[in-house]
Amino acid sequence: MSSDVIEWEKFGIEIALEAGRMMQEASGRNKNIETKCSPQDLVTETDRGVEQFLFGEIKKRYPDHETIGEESSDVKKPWTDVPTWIIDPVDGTMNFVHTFPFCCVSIGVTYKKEPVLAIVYSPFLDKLFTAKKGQGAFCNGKPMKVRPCKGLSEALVLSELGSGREEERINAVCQNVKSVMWKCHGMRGLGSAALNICYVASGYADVYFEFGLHIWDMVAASLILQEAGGVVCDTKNCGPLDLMSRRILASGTQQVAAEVSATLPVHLELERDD
Ligand code: LIP
Repeated sequence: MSSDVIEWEKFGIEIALEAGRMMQEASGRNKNIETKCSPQDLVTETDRGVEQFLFGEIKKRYPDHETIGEESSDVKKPWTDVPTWIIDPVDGTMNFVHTFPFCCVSIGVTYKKEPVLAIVYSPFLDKLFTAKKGQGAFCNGKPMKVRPCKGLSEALVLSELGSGREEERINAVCQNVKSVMWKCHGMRGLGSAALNICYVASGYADVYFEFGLHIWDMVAASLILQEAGGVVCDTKNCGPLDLMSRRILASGTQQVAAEVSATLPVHLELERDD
């Protein structure tokens, strides 16, 4: 398996770089924007075009592999044991629309439902994050390592308002942010789940939590964080991360994860992805 993963990584980086070129090329022109679940949940022709391109290349190279992607998620595909390429063609679409540079293509490959390969590429930040299971995490080829933050009182915390605008979600976001903001050094949100997690993995921030994500937002970056020495878990009691559960707590250290988990007053149960 490991020699296969090395070959998948080489190919995955090639197609991620091409996806980045497509994003850059589209950046200065009309992006043909449509709304999805809310006016804060957008899709552009680049999201669709990049996903189509990636799926096409993967199917050509590995016809027996499966694909799951954000822009084709209306066709529910089962997540199985075969090698599966799980893609968010543009994570941080709202940023992309506004030319705010924090957006990326996220590619995760699972085998037997375990993440084995991760590629997150941000063309505007010029950062290529990669990881293979058990082999460490790298940013532009340099090893990544989390910051050994001792406690929440010293932590820079990342979170998001998210794109859902239902009353229950807004209340949960506000209550959770309010509970954490008094206890930490500061709070930020980059507008891309994958980049939030990769920034924790880089040691620029210490912890990230969000409710309402999907598997394509978190699968690749969660492997990158683990390989950089961090932890990914459920927001509830730091239980094992369930990639279908729509929520994540990603931290540089177990200590900070435990403090955030205990601090959050609301743990939203949203409709699962499976
Ligand atoms: C986005 C996430 C972001 C989250 C949004 C949305 P998209 O992904 O990365 O962190 O707050 O709700 O899911 O839609 O840009 O791929």
